[in-house]
Amino acid sequence: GHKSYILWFTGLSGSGKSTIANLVEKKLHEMGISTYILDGDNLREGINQDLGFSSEDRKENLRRIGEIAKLFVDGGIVTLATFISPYASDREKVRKKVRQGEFIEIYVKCSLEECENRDPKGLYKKARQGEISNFTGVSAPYEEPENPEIIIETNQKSVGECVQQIINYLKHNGYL
Ligand code: GGZ
Repeated sequence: GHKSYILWFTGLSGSGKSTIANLVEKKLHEMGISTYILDGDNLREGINQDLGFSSEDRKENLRRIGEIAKLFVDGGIVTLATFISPYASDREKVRKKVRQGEFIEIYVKCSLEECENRDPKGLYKKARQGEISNFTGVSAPYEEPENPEIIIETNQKSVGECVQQIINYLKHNGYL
């Protein structure tokens, strides 16, 4: 099996990346596994506070996150990363940074319509009103993963089912 690896959650704002990642982390903790979650709160607020949401800045955001995730994996920690990561090329660069099998791409799939209905922080509304520019799904692109290891459909399944789907993948593929 693999000692440690990156669970890379990609998807629109409001798709459920953080919610699912936090519950997966809880399950891993119950199994005695050391983890760390990289997200906007601990990255964009800190080391990446100089970056915005242009395609160039997102690329640099994800490059740095990839480097950090690699360090965690080298340290034996299962690393969960929750970023929109809208460009396939940026995600593929992270994949290539680590060893085969150490990058597990999880597409948190949810329709734009549903994300916009949820709009937990009111950001879609602001984006529609032009108060936020380059907003993913509204005024900036999201490139769907073509060949992710896991696709979870948060529109169609309960949170618990989505979490279980990830745990099952890890069990069946020698990660647990
Ligand atoms: C997308 C934005 C934007 C723009 C602010 N576009 O729902 P949230 O609030 O908590 O998650 C979004 C987060 C996206 O940051 P990431 O580092 O994940 O993006 S990327 O991977 O593309 O670099 C959202 C908020 O930041 N946010 N402005 N214009 N999301």
